[in-house]
Amino acid sequence: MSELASTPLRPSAGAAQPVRIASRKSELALAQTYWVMGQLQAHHPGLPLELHTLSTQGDIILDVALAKIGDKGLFTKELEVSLLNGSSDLAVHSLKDLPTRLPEGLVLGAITQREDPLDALVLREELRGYQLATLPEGTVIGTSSLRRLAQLRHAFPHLQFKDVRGNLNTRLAKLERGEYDGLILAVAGLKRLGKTDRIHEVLDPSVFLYAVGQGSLGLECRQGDERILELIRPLADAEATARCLAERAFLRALEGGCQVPIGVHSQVRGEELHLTGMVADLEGRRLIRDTQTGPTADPEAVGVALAEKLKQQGADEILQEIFARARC
Ligand code: DPM
Repeated sequence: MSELASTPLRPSAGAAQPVRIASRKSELALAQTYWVMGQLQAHHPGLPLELHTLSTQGDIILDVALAKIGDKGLFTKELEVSLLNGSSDLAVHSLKDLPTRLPEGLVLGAITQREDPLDALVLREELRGYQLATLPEGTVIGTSSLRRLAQLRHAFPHLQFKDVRGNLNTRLAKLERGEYDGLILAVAGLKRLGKTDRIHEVLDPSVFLYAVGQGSLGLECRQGDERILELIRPLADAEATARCLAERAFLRALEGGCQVPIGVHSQVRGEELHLTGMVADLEGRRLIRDTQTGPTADPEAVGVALAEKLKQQGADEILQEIFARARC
């Protein structure tokens, strides 16, 4: 785990109130939160920090497919409740788990520098040397992401797919036990847990799009809490913020709240922001994808414009079908 974690927190210099930080308890969530705490300590020496770990619905319900539980804050709601009822001041989330509409009274105070946002293929040891395209017919890949599933079905129809739940270590253990031949996991999570040696193939973003916000952390706090907003400001990363705001605006403009197969790929080239997005049906038969370029200074407009473009090409129809089936 992060060496920052073992840094003893310095006692308060004056009468500063501790910043109470809410986090999930998984090894990955804690690695992320310790990183944030280390950054806060580096920017504000002596600032007292208090860690509050909480379980979310997503940590408790482990036997139901993600898409069936719905995604309205599955991994974030309990942390948000603690902000709203005043028992914590700052919540640290994987940005991709944070819904694009926040509860009244809460804001995304900062988006941190982005870890690699791409997805990776992790295989059973015996399959070393294979890639998605060359895996034998019927190889079983575990994922509970509709986005990953639709893109895999579209590009690699020779593979089979099976739902997998649980945190990263649980998933890797299921792979060891032979319940799956392979898994698709975020490079960011594997990096943060020091498991990049498990990666067999990093999926090319020109073919396989990642999730909105993947690899960034979202720091959420109460609206108007100027002290916290000021303290977390140095943790905000300008490029990651522009990219993630564009991606989130794209997703917000497209979806009605359900989990849908939507992916993105973004790049900042100076003053220009390039955003590619895709919407697919669950079977991966129809996959609509396009790119929009616009000013980095107005990232949300780029996201909204791209959503409009995809809607004109039939994305709306696909989403309506998915919403109707999920009844949400
Ligand atoms: C969300 C999805 C998944 C997580 C859906 C998606 C993956 C679920 C699965 C919204 N949250 O990506 O299309 O594959 O069965 C999650 C992970 C991380 C944050 C794990 C992972 C780490 C990466 C990051 C689960 N949330 O995707 O491998 O911090 O961005």
